Amino acid sequence: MSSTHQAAVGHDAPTKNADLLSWVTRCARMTQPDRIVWCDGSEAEKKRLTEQAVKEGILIPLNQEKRPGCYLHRSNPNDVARVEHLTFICTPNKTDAGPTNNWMDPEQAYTKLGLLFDGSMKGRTLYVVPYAMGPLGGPSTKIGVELTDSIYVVLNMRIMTRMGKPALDMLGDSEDFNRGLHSTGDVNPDRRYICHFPQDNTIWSFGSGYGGNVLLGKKCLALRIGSYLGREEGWLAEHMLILGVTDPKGQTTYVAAAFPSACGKTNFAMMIPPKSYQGWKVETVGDDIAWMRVGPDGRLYAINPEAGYFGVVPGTNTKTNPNAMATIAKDTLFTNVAMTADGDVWWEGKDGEVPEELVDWQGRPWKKGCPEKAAHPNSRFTAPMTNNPALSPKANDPQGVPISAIIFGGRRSNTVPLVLQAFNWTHGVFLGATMGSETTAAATGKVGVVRRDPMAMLPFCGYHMGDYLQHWLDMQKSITHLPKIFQVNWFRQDKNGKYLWPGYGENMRVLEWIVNRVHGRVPTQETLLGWVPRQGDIPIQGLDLPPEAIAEATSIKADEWKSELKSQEVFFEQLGTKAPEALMLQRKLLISRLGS
Ligand code: GTP
Ligand code: SPV
Ligand code: MN
Repeated sequence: MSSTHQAAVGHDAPTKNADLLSWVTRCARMTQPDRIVWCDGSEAEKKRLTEQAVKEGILIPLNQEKRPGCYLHRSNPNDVARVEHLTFICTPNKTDAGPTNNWMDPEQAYTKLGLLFDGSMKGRTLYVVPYAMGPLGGPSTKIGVELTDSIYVVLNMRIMTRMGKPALDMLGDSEDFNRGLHSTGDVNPDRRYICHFPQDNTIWSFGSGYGGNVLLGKKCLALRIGSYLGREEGWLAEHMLILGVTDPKGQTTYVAAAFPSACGKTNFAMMIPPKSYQGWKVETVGDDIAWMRVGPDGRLYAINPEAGYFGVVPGTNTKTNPNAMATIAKDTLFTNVAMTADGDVWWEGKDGEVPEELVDWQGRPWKKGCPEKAAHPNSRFTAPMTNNPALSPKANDPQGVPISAIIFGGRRSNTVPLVLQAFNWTHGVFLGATMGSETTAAATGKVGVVRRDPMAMLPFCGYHMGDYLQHWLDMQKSITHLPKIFQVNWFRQDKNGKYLWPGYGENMRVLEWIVNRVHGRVPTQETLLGWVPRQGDIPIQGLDLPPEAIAEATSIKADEWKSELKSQEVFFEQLGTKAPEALMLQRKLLISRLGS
């Protein structure tokens, strides 16, 4: 690195943190940027970077009367989702990453990516982005610093995290921060790597400019590195929404729910109860990630480490998710949606008529009736949580909220019934461990294929999946008031491919049963799979639902469960000797109950 670079790091830096300064210096020496800019998170900085992004064509201003403060970003068409096949856990031992992760030797990974990062920021600016995951000053909060050459990343991190000076102040002189390095590179899918070094609290991401690949606080730190730290430190980092549901008497119950990517977390977390639920209220604590630890009273407390939502756009409308519609009305970055003639945004599943003409997500003219989608199926909004009308007053509470129920839910067109309750914690961990879900557009690859996705963490667990499940089992020793565990499936279909359950706000009907079970207010009915609502306990008045639909949505079919058990067996075999004993026993019990 030239002396000007050194001067830039030392001279402009708003910190005296020696570890941070020397790490930034080393990264700048490798990537050779023209400039180094330390981000402070201020409004002035936002304005300056936004203007520059517009000038460079990275952001397209939207109609500012209709969507004040909103911009559209079009990513490279080869770079529209997480890339699981290019995501690596680089632990010194391959076994520590486990059979469900891609592994690379750390030395080899540093060398390989080092060659890519070598000079990758020439002619560009390196932004230093300090950020906090979790409320500032909180006991669970972690600090990360992301070095990136992408303005888009900076502006997104500004929404998704508590970014800038306050985070740097919280870090002080400590060397305890996550070191994230990102360079957009030439966006060549053959030279794209997302590498995690949990033992070094380090992430290197090269060659992408999209979401979960590059907003390093989110999936990379809060889940992959987070889950690794959680096991070492005795807490849980989970792919879960957190909501508070308040009943007409004013009692609030906090619930965390793990659904795989694009399987309904944001929608459930922002749900508005139907008219028949007057006096009930659902408030959002988080929509994607929960960090949970045992509090002094022995309960499990959850915080949302994020400060914004990176949500799926298609399917969002004033009927499915009115709170999301309000959230994205201003100060929102849209990625890969379509644009209308008057500079507003459009997507499949938006309210109203399909416009005659649009500009599609790739910037091409699009006409009504065109078979191709105008918005990418994984198009996203980035919006501050403070825009959400249903934001929980506890969303900023550093202590988090006490969790009374944990829900696991996959996207299954058959087999899995609408709702059931686990017999106990171990059985609940078994339900989470045996989750399956049909793949979605949130990751590149085939869509609609059932895969095992334990606790919705398959792409996000930073260590051996067997150890992860054992960690869940072990947690029950330190939690004195165990949350009750449930399984749901909003996505069961009839033989014509129509959803049997109306979903969205109507999921309140299932949530009410869950709340009632938590507080011991309703008896239940035992089945082979778990406890289910008795007939009538899930009210269906007011639903436009044929009577056989609810019967079908809640049915348990022996033949479907035979093939389900086989698929679960393949998953457990993959874990080898690390498949937890307690879960193997649960499996045996289920087999004997099913008589197969
Ligand atoms: P990630 O941000 O990828 O983790 O996704 P998510 O789990 O937050 O999923 P999200 O709530 O954004 O929903 C994904 C898709 O599923 C959207 O197109 C929704 O419209 C649809 N969806 C959500 N909830 C329901 C539901 O209850 N029933 C049905 N049929 N579809 C739903
Ligand atoms: C997911 O895929 O689960 C997401 C979107 O929440 S991303 O940030 O791209 O991972
Ligand atoms: Mn997610």
